[in-house]
Amino acid sequence: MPNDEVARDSIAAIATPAGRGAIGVVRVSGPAVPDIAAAVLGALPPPRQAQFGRFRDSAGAPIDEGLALYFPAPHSYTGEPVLELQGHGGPAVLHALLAACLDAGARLAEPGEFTRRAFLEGKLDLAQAEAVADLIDASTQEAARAALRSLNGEFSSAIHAIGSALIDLRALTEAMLDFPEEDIDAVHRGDATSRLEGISSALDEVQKRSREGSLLRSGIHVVLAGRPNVGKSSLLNRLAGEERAIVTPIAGTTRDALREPIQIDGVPLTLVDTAGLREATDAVEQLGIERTQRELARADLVVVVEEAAAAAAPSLPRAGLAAQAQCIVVYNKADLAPGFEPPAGAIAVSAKTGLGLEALRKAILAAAGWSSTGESVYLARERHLRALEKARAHIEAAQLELVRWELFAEELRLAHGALAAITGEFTADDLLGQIFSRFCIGK
Ligand SMILES: Nc1nc2c(ncn2[C@@H]2O[C@H](COP(=O)(O)OP(=O)(O)OP(=O)(O)O)[C@@H](O)[C@H]2O)c(=O)[nH]1
Ligand SMILES: [Mg+2]
Repeated sequence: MPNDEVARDSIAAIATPAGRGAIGVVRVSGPAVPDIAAAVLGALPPPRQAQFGRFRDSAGAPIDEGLALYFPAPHSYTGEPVLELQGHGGPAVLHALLAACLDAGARLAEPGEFTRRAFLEGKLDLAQAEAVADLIDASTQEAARAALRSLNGEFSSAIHAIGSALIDLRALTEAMLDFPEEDIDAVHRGDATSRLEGISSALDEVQKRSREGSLLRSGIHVVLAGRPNVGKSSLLNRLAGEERAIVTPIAGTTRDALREPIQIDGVPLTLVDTAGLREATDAVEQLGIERTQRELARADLVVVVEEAAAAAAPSLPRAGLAAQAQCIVVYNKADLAPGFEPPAGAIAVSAKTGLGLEALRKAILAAAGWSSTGESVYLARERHLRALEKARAHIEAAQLELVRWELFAEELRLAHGALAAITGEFTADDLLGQIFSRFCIGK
């Protein structure tokens, strides 16, 4: 989407994190880059070559020395002329360097403005621009890999493939509508049905990978709950691989809910240890149990911990669980009960020996919806998931309109619109181009 706005201003910002570091970078983008380079460096550096130089303020006093990099338009991150100044990474130096760029004609960039310009200049589509932020925010390597796939355009091209299949089918349908006298209705119905099936299953695939990938972003809440002393805190420590929670043989040890970010196979989760559920013996324990109840009410997944040795009926009042919450039942301290067989669906574990922990990890991932077949997932955002849902609804509606072709075509248009919102490009011209390119000249 080339940008035909009037000439933009130039923006500048410190691109490295606040605080002290070996190197700090000030980045400038916009038409004034040559002037700014002349003012701060004395001259514009040669394109794409690191050049050592001295940085000066507007009065000509030296600020720092370091490397300057110049990327002429359009071969830059934003598509505009870009200048990067790498100085020493101290706040005083970088602020002075930024001030020098502002004095020379830039204004302070807004958050995300470089990437926004990259989108407006057509360097990235919307999903790719979002992936830039996701890559930076990724908390696990798996999430980072998924973000990079989106940044490379894998997600966008899956969306585009479905979008162009929709355009093709719509073009065929509209062409048919223009020639009602020709008896092609039946032929078209068969063709449209099978094309739509193909589109629908491609959409299924993208939705599946997106839903799965969205787990890498949201970090679901897994709450450990059960009676006191069954080993909830010990399990948290095991799963976290660290002695985070206090463990004692005294029932009622844990009072506050303790949150611990962990990852299983690269999927980020928040594990919550809670106070054991029973009739409280004092006011502090009572408050702790109330917290447990609150955690249970907002859990995505509850791991109900029982004791293998004292295997009785499940003691946790399930009524307190959020309706949407999934449940896994584990019987801990299996090391104390040799030969113990958990009831169907439950898992025998031992926080002490590590027995059954792998099975528990797998069960947590499976309950969260992670099938981890090794195929690439998309680090989808809520916005993408909603758009995919919307597209699916229109495709299903189209499947019911295989007679009323105007309505059919309209549903396809709406489905395509929903998908186009993901990548942020939508022009009706696309469709016109497709339709006319199928006609012979003179017809
Ligand atoms: N043998 C054995 N002992 C365990 C196991 N897990 C926990 N324990 C012991 O059981 C006792 C209670 O463990 P915790 O982890 O504090 O239990 P909790 O469920 O957090 O207890 P509260 O915080 O009081 O609700 C401690 O003495 C642990 O060492 C296990 O798998 N095997
Ligand atoms: Mg505890």
